[in-house]
Amino acid sequence: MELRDLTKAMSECNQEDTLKLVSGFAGQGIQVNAILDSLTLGLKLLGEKFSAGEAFIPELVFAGEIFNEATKILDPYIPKGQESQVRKKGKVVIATVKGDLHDIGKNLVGTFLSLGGYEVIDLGVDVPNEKLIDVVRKEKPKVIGLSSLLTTTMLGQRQFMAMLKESGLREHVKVIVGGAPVTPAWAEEIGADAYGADAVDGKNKIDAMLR
Ligand code: B1M
Repeated sequence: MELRDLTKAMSECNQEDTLKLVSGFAGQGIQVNAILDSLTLGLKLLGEKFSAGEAFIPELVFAGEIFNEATKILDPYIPKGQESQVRKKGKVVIATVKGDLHDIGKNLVGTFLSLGGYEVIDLGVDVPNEKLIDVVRKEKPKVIGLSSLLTTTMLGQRQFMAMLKESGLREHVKVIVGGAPVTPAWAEEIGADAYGADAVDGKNKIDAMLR
């Protein structure tokens, strides 16, 4: 069995094969990142089928559930820093922006941050910017991470940056943005401090910002 079989099983929403393959590869010592990349590619292919009218919303929902179950299988195999025991690296707030219900990528970012030694406050999906500002004020996180999977909801990230400035909190918190349609150019354009290409990159960028 090869990783491309996993991509195929994921793209076909084949729960049994996907979970069996994930367990098998993890047990064989295949790197967690490689397994996650194959699963993510499977979801991407399913998204393309959806765009072409060959897959439908219930399949996307089911695929999300399969992905989350697969992540649980992988949890014990993700290398953990010693600091993960004490959460000494600081507080990071993560959320998916208002109007956006996609949370698979955000959850993955949260998992890697948690295992990397951060205290993660996950506000969930469809989070209004007013709530984010409120949480920055109350919780004083070192970093806030905003995920956006729709081209329309990306605009919420820009609006958040403006609100952060207006509220006088800009200097108190670093901002990282991510999600499939988000690019480094977009992060720069809206004045965010960093862009996360994937969960590992997101954690590494946060490490670098706080160094
Ligand atoms: Co939606 N959806 N969806 N969907 N969905 C996309 C995003 C889409 C590209 C599919 C397509 O048409 N090809 C398309 C968006 C088009 C666009 O705007 N350009 C789309 C659409 C149109 C929609 C609806 C509008 C469909 C409809 O109702 N007509 C609707 C919108 C609902 C809403 O949000 N208001 C919708 C709904 C859904 C479901 C709910 C059914 C389901 C989500 C389930 C869930 O999340 N629990 C779903 C899914 C599963 C997808 C696809 C197939 C997969 C997304 C995913 O989870 N990818 C997706 C296709 C695609 O992405 N190509 C699609 C895997 C995940 C690991 O990757 O989220 O990119 P990703 O996260 C990565 C990186 O981006 C990065 O790290 C993560 C881990 O590596 N990252 C960060 C993400 N956030 C980060 C934050 C950081 C740092 C890195 O710092 C904070």
